[in-house]
Amino acid sequence: WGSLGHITIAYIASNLVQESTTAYFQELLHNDTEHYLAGVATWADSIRYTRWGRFSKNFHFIDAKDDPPAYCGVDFVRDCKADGCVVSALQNYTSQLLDAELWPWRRNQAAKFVVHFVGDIHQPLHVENVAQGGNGIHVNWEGQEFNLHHVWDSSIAEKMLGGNRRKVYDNAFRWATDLTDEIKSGKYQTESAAWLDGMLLDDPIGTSMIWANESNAYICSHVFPDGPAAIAGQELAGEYFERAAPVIELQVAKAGYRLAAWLDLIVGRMS
Ligand code: DCM
Ligand code: DCM
Ligand code: DCM
Ligand code: ZN
Ligand code: ZN
Repeated sequence: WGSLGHITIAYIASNLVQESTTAYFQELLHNDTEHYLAGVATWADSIRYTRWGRFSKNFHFIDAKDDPPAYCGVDFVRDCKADGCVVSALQNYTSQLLDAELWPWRRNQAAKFVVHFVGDIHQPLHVENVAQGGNGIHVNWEGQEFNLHHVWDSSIAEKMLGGNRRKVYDNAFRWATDLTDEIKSGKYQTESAAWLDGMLLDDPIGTSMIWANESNAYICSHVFPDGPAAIAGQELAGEYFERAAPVIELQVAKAGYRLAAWLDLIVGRMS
């Protein structure tokens, strides 16, 4: 996701966590405001192109070697690179958060990575190998050329929300408030409890593979419904946008809800 998606997911999580979780992460992240998660949500993207942060560049995605639209699916052993992927990164940084003996700066960094990667695994194109998660596919968006990955990371959500694109934190806060209401008492109220099915703190790989497979299924149904070749050069801000927008809304809501529950489990274990 772009900044808007990551910050929205963080605000949803901070709306839903238990009080003890707020206190715990406010202390770990040295931020006692309501922005303690939102303020670190894009940190992992800010370091991935730096020399010291390069070790983390593959942690943002897993390249599912499937064959959309005929077959979708992720396989941890087949698809996670030797130097890591979003699934192994979630396991690694969750275990660092659970290790009270680690240096505080390591656990601080682990918190920032977990907040970010729970977001990324819910972006369907972060769970797909074709054209490096769609980065190599040129499409049109309101008449301008973009790559498909960027359209799913940012353009669709920005069009949905409207408003001034420069006010990312304001827009994210507003979107998070709406989605939190939909989760608590609106269109997601009934289904949201099932979003935690299969979630086990002792099996971070199994848990995040459930999230990854769910995300990747949208590659066949909504990202490449007619296959990757058919989408190149198409204008996506019309009917394609109308079909994709509800998927993005749902994936952002789920990511925030699951992040809250995951952080609650971590704090529950530590206390
Ligand atoms: N690490 C870090 N900052 C660095 C280098 C590494 O936070 N500049 C973290 C990432 C891994 C852990 O330390 O979780 C071990 O990394 P490595 O094996 O690459 O040293
Ligand atoms: N920190 C970190 N990685 C960095 C810089 C800082 O993990 N590259 C940690 C150290 C502190 C926390 O973030 O625990 C706050 O750092 P600062 O006081 O620099 O904001
Ligand atoms: N990305 C991805 N899958 C890949 C490669 C990259 O999902 N196989 C993501 C990470 C960034 C974006 O695409 O969000 C751009 O990555 P890069 O700048 O590394 O091309
Ligand atoms: Zn992306
Ligand atoms: Zn990322």
